[in-house]
Amino acid sequence: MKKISIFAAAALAASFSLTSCSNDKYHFDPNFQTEVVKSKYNEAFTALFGTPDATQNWGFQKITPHTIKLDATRATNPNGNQWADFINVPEHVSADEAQYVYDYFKNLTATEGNVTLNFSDFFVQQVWKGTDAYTAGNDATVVGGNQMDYLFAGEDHVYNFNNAINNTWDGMMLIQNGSTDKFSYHNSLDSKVHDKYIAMAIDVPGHGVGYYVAFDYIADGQNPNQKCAADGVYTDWIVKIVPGVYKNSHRIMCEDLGTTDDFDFNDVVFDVAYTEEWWPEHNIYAIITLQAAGGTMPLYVEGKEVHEAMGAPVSAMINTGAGVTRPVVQWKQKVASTNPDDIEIKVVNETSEGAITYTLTAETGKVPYKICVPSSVAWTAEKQSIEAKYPNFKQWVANKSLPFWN
Ligand SMILES: [Ca+2]
Ligand SMILES: [Ca+2]
Ligand SMILES: [Ca+2]
Repeated sequence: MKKISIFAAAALAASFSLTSCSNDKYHFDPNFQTEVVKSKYNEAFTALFGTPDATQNWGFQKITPHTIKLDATRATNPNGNQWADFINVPEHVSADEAQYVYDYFKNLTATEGNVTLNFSDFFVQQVWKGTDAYTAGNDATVVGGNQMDYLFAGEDHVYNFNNAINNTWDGMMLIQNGSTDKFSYHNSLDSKVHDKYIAMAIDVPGHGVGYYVAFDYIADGQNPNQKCAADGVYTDWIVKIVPGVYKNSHRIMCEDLGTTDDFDFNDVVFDVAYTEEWWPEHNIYAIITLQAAGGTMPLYVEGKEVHEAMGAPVSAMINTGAGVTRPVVQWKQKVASTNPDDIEIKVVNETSEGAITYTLTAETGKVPYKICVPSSVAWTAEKQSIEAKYPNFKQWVANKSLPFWN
């Protein structure tokens, strides 16, 4: 406390001398300004929640990675009987969800709201096999869905999806080390691969927001019987894409120190899981999933500006109820440690004295700028104090063996 007061006094003295000096005499010291910002925050935090337990490590610790022994040439993991050992297996797509999503795409104006999906590890689930008929160049009737024989996510063949359907493992497949930057299908009529699809985030009543990829059928082979014009209706095949949540996932919730009036701990929220892979070489990976960005300062997780990564301007709050809504963004990277504390988080803060950059830390026994919780713990709404959502937060600050989320 004494140290904090000294910093606060120094901050006052600095701003006083600034007003009485000409600018050319004033030397902007980013390190000093960083201490000013942190000390103001520390003081406000301690005033609200008390002095932290000296052994409080804010939930950060080493996480045991999940071992993956996959063939390097494929991303599909067809061992459905093992998925539940390491990853949350999504619920089956129910008939009412499938019908709602079908109706949604059926009535869609094709130019509306395409979303970009950025997932590395995800499930693909069957939603709808279309029965729409097309007339080929030789006047034959072709049912598009019957000709759509393979599904691709990025460059990877998603096994067991044929004839616009999947009947194995509850109609789903797991992709690890994959990509969602493009989806396509192979058409057995013209023997070509087509990527005529639209991806949408749809809020399905009773099920919440899901990500769906819908295809329009097209055939453009050489012969008349291999030609069908697309009709612009994306109902010939629909699948659902569910980002993978590993069982060792933890959630990191952060304060950017921009203001000290809310302590909503949602200025960035991301999940981290770890895998240990042995093929083609031994590496440890972090799978990072950006969930929300409830701050308006440039904020970098492992060098990626989070607003930009989620497809919004820095001025926009994302997925905290106050600004815009975006799909989660997931990537995988090599790491040396499996403690989420080592995932680097940097903030650029434009103070009235000038821009400063600092790292968000959570030192044991000190006021935290980030906390680590189970990935099932929901983040706050914008400007909602973490104590308003979790009344036991203060109790956890004083005693790490009393988690606020229980
Ligand atoms: Ca169609
Ligand atoms: Ca905040
Ligand atoms: Ca916030």
